[in-house]
This record gives sequence, structure tokens and C-alpha cells, in this order.
Amino acid sequence: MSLFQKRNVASSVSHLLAAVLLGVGFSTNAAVITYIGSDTGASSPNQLIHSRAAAEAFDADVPDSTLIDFESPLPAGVSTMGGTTTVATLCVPSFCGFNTTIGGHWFRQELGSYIFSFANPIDAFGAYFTGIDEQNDTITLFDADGTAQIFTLHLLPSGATFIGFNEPGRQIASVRFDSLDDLTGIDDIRFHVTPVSSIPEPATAALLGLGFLGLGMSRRDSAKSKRA
Ligand SMILES: [Ca+2]
Ligand SMILES: [Ca+2]
Repeated sequence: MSLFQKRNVASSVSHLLAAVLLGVGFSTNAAVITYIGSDTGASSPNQLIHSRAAAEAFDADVPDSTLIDFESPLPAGVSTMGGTTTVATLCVPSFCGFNTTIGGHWFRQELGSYIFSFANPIDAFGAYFTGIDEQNDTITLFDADGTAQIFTLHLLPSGATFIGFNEPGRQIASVRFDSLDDLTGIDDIRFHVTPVSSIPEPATAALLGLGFLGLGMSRRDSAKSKRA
């Protein structure tokens, strides 16, 4: 599926319908399962109701995910560009982001863009996004093969929103958040490394390689016969 198609195919999954009813949502396609729940104006962990429900739905479907709560160093194989891990909010938490870990102190607060990259591709990603109050911020999933899938966020009314993506067997290499000028936070990221058993067999790639090798050899043979 082309990038253009991915950006324009509407989803009918029930999770998205629920999100629209809550006044939030984004454009997606039918292949990836999405999870979204929003708590307007929330500014602390004990105010997470709909977002926590979305997180619990994600956790039920992806029970063996890894958690990044920013209370300790990033797990091995995970790297970031942009943003900082901090405890200092730059304005009212519901508009600039906050920690969503019960009893925790550290969270990640951002301006503009930031990226989380995974040395081993993942097939599920979810997190609490806090302080999103601008229109048309985007989340982009970059697959290991270089394709990008962009989700545009609509009508997120500050506070906290849990957003999750789950597509078993997919190979997502990085996740990027983009905003023109929205101060936001992200916390309690869950991700699931794609099981090796669901990645295409190397034998297939090897056969394809042999095919190309054969083509190259025949072309060289042809060139030789022309020179002869
Ligand atoms: Ca935290
Ligand atoms: Ca904001």
C-alpha cells in the first residue's frame, strides 16, 4: 500500500469509533489496530480515566510489552532524538505535559519533534501523550523497509490521551511525534519487539538474491558476446 493510500484510508475499527465519540481521533488504515482514550484537562496520574482504559485495552492485547516510564534509563536497543527527560513543566501541566507514572517523578517533555528508534523492530507501540492542544500534530510509524504511516491528531483537548498501535508481525523501526509549536509530554511508553518467527524467512530473501545474481550474470554474458 502506498504512503498516499495509507494516509487516506478511513478505519472502521471500534476503537476509533469510540475515540470519535469522545471527541478525539486520527486518520488511520484498517491494518493496524488502534487504541485511543482522552481525558480533557487532566493534569495528574489520578485523573486518567478514559486514557487508562485505552492503555488497559492495549495491555490486554499486548501482554508481554516492555514499559518505558522514564524513572530509569532507557532499555537496551532504544534510542531517542529530540526532547529531554525532565521533571520540570514549562506551563500548566494539562497544556505542557506531565508525568503519568503513579508515584513517579520523571517524564519526557517535548517541543517540536522527537523520535524513538528501536534496534530490533517492533509491532506494537503505545503511550500517554499529555498536553496536546494544537491541531494537526502527527505521529509517524517508520517501518524497517523505509515506508512511513502518518497519523494526524484531531481535536485533542489538552490533558492526557493514550494512543496505541498494534499490528502483529509488523516491523516498525521508529516512531516520530511532530508538532509546529505544541509543548507536550510522553510517558509510560509500551512497545513489543516483533517475534523473529513472524519475520519473513531468510531463505526467501536468499532466493530473491540468487535471482538478481543470475540476472546480473546473464547481462554480463550478453555484454561480453556483444564485445566479441
Ligand atoms: Ca514517568
Ligand atoms: Ca501543549
